[in-house]
Amino acid sequence: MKVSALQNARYAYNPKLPPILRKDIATIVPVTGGKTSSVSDQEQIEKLFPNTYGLPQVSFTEGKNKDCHRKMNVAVILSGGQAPGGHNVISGLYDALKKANPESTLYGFLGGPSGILDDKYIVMTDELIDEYRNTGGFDIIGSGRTKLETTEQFEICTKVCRSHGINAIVIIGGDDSNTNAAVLAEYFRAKGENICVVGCPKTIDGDLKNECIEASFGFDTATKTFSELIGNIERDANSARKYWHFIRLMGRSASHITLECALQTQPNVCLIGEEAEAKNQSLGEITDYIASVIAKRAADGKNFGVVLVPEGLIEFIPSLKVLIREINDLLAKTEAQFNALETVSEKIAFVEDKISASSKKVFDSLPDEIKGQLLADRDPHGNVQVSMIATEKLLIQTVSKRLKEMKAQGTYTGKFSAQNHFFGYEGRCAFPSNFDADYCYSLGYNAALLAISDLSGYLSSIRGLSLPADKWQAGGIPITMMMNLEQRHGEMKPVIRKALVDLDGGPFGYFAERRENWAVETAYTFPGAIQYFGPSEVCDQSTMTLKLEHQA
Ligand code: FBP
Repeated sequence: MKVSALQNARYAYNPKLPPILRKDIATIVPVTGGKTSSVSDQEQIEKLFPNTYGLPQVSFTEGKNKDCHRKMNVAVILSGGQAPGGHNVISGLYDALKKANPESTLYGFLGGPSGILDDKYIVMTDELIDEYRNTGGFDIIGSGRTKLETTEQFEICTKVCRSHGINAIVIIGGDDSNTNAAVLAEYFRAKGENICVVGCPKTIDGDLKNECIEASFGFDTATKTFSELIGNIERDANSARKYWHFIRLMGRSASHITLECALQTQPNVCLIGEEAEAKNQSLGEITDYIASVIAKRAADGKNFGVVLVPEGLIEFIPSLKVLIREINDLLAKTEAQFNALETVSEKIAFVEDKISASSKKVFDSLPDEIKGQLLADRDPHGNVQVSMIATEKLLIQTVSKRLKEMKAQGTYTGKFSAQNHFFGYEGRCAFPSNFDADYCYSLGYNAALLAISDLSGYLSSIRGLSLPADKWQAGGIPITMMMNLEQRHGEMKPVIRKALVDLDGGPFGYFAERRENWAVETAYTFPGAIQYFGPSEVCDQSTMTLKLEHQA
């Protein structure tokens, strides 16, 4: 197989581990803290997880580990959207298992969680792992969005695990996949099955984090990749001085990606979904805000700029949120009837007829293209797929209309010409940054130690991430500790609480203090491409989000 020069150079990169994980495995032991409780709804969650609720937090320290050489058969699954560093989680897991006992086997189940249900797998070997070290993507075994959540599925998992003698499953996924990992861990314990389930926090969206899990992997590389592109566009905008660039960025619910990219590139406008919701902003108010910045810059002779839009914005605008919820409910109830309609206009008419009068008004105000996108296929949870809704194009239309009105009133005299962009898939499979390469390898290595120690229902945790790797600590956090009850498909379900942008937190505060200046000044910063080799201050920096959240 032909490989690029960078690929070859990255194969040779030696990821940095936290100091404790650099020691001989026989000298690493778990120490446990006190009993934990869930972030809320404690009584109900304890009832739902009688065998795995209240587990202590675990950290690894030096000691004599007599279990460490036991032979393990471990399954690994990649679940959900790709995130840079997934291959390093698997290589860290593989290396630790083989170091502990060369007879141990790592099974990679193919195509996501469905791989275990279909018993489709490969056995990991040195040759295979070496081809994927420090590379982006999930292509070593593929990923998928099947949910492991029903008793029937758990029974199949049990059978498949028994047939291979598997004694641990490592699930690499986001909040939903790790919620399901906790339910599976509980199921195995309740049934007396000796199978340990360990999770690893993955998602470029950055919304699987809390006081114990400082970051999900992939966020670092994805935001650096997008920031490089945004910086390039800013330079283009400042060179040609004729376009407003509207850039939508991935991040299904939370706006962490957009906020981090704004911190890296200092654009003229950056919208944060959580703020729009907190201020109960309408689409009209958001449009007015963008138009006012455009008018201010035009008055200064600057008919160009950059606007960042989080893809989840549409679901944070209260009136649109209600509309989307009504459409989700309607489509869930009338699936067959709706799917039998052939044209988009028939579908639009069908929906218009059945939603509330206030939502119909909002729906009618949207361009047909957006209406059609709002009716596109739902995800496995029945939610709209925000990555398919061109919010940046919607904003270009509403802003353009507003500017025409302002021109007629004499409050705007500039020229408005816009370009639209969507950055998402471009960042999900990039070569992991040194940070993600190190973090992911550590998460996988650490997951092996949790599995060897039979610590089921835990998420692999590496802490101290805003500091250099030689200050990192390793351990495990009980997944039930991160849970609360939320409404899903009309029922209250235990789920890991999603981390939204904290409007009182360091990253948002830093941005809010400076955004007025960034709006009128041209204060762009150009992070450039991710550097893998060179001075540490260029190559080994974590995100600004991590620094502002963890360094006072
Ligand atoms: P995960 O939550 O599974 O990590 O995926 C996140 C994400 O990248 C979102 O940012 C985006 O909206 C979505 O996946 C796109 O999904 P798909 O890959 O199915 O198009």
